[in-house]
Amino acid sequence: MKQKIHSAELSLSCGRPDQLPPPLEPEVALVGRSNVGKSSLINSLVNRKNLARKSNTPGKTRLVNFYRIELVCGGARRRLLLVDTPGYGYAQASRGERRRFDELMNAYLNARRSSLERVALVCDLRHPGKSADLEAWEWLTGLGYPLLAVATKADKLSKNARAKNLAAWSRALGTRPLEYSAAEGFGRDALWPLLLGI
Ligand SMILES: Nc1nc2c(ncn2[C@@H]2O[C@H](COP(=O)(O)OP(=O)(O)O)[C@@H](O)[C@H]2O)c(=O)[nH]1
Ligand SMILES: [Mg+2]
Repeated sequence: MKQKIHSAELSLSCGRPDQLPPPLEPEVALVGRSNVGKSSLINSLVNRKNLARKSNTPGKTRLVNFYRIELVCGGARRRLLLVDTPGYGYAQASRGERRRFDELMNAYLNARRSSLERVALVCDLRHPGKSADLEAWEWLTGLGYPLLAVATKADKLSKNARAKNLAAWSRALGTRPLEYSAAEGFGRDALWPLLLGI
């Protein structure tokens, strides 16, 4: 479904649970390993190079970032907070950093947040069934939010490998991830309606 982005801005960055905003506007959260491509996915979705910070250094994003997006999709005007969360599974993180990450993610995701309409697990199409991702999927399933999976970096694989890995991801998760490439914008028109629930 074609979409036209009217505005996209960083609305709020939270480093601590007490900084989280009240649950007043519809939100979709992106969850995934460090460096999997969450920030790039946000930039690609809104067609901007540098809205969300991209990083070649895994684990740099320690904040829950709320991006307010206004767009027209499916013929109607819509608004959404797209929420970039800190990546899990960063081996070099210190124990203190991990505890802070757990506290922040638990405060945000564990509270049956009324404004959180769905959660997207972002995974790497090249690495089907990675255990850290399966653990995250299981955890998210237990939280009760509607879930979807996005398998990104598709451009890094051949056509055959893409199909094979997508099938492997589908088996591992029990649902078919949406194939995406932030580098090419591939998957954008399919993902927007899923994020908006239309
Ligand atoms: N080729 C390619 N590279 C990507 C894609 N998505 C992200 N990357 C690269 O992967 C690295 C990590 O991306 P980033 O968005 O910062 O990951 P995050 O830690 O999950 O936010 C960066 O070097 C990105 O340029 C993609 O779809 N294709
Ligand atoms: Mg990031």
